Amino acid sequence: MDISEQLFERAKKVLPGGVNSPVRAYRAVGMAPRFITRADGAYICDEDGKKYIDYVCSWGPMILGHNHPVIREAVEKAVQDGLSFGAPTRREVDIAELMVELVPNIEMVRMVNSGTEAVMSALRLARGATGRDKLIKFEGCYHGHSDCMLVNAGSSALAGGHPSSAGVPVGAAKDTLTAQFNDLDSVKELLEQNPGQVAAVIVEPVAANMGVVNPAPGFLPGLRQLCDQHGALLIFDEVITGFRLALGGAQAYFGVKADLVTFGKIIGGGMPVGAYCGSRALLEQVAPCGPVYQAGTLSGNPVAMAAGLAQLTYLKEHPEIYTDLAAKGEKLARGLRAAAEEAGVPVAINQIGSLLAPFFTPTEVTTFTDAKGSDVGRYARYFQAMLEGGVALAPAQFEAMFVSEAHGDAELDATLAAALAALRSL
Ligand code: HOZ
Repeated sequence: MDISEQLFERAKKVLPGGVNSPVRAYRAVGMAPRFITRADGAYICDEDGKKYIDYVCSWGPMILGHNHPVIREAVEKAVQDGLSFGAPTRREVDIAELMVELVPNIEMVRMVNSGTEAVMSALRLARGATGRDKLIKFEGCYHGHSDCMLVNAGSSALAGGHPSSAGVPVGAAKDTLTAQFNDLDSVKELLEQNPGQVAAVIVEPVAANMGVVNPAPGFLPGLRQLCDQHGALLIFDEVITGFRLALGGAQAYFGVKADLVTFGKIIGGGMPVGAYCGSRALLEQVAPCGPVYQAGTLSGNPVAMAAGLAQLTYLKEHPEIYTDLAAKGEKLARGLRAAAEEAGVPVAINQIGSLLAPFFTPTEVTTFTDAKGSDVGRYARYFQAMLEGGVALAPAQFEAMFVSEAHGDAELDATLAAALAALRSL
């Protein structure tokens, strides 16, 4: 047993499944997880002294690469002044002003501690503001683990075979209606069947928890139109796409306005942060201005705010990063398609900007049904071979591959060489 395997044995005795978040247990890829000691730039290192090119990037936020000096220094400086005050600080005003400047259609921000919390709170706000109870989400989209969102969920809920969780009271889930991603008719039907009752339609503008599935042309504008017609709010869950697809996120990338936007770890530079944002009229419904209650001691934590402010400021000052990231994403997608062809393995590669996903299927993947058609056993073998070749991918088919600014040509070329070998070995 190597050191990671030994640690996993110890972990399983004191942590459920040996982990603090299910997908990390590597069950979907049939092996013991790597225990990580440190990460720098495009690389992570494990307890056994092995180094991997990392495409998990802490599930997205390390857009500049791991341990970026600008963020590390901001954190080190902030730590000198104390870890938590449970009180307002200058930094949270600075970062909120910056977000309002960079993200279209938002006038106010409420900081929380995770994407789950951001979504949970945005949904409460949508319900409070509209006086309606029902919500529409999409099958295979993942919005964190709050009760009403654990219905037909993607990501590790799907990989683990529990798209709808035990422990969610019927009452908490009964108002969550499920539509099909990239199928406007399914949304229209639900809105028409529930007139005046739907508070919000929540969507990942790029579905990135069923692998990666791009919105079909017209899908997001169509959602906007349907929401307007039916008086429902449109919520973009930008935990994955925010500050990644573009500085202004998916709203800027696709030119579609959302009423509420949720962000996660990327606005904390990897520290535990989330936020929900929208118009003044909506956000002033939140306590202490309005009747929608939501609170938290660690919300706007000074160290997390320092990290987030440093990351967002850096991104604002280096907007060329986005063109560069997209070029890297395209290079990987092209190279992976060529490798798959050379190896004679049918793979559909979905890519948008710096987000990618390989699906082991001969058909295109444009819907959740297509994504589920991928051969997950083959993905597991591909994952293992890639790890062996020094590349760490997401340990489940229904996740995204994240490219960072620290992934240079050397890393991309090494990844493609490892992919060709891995695909040939399948
Ligand atoms: N479901 C999360 C990714 N989409 C898991 C994150 C984690 O385990 O850190």
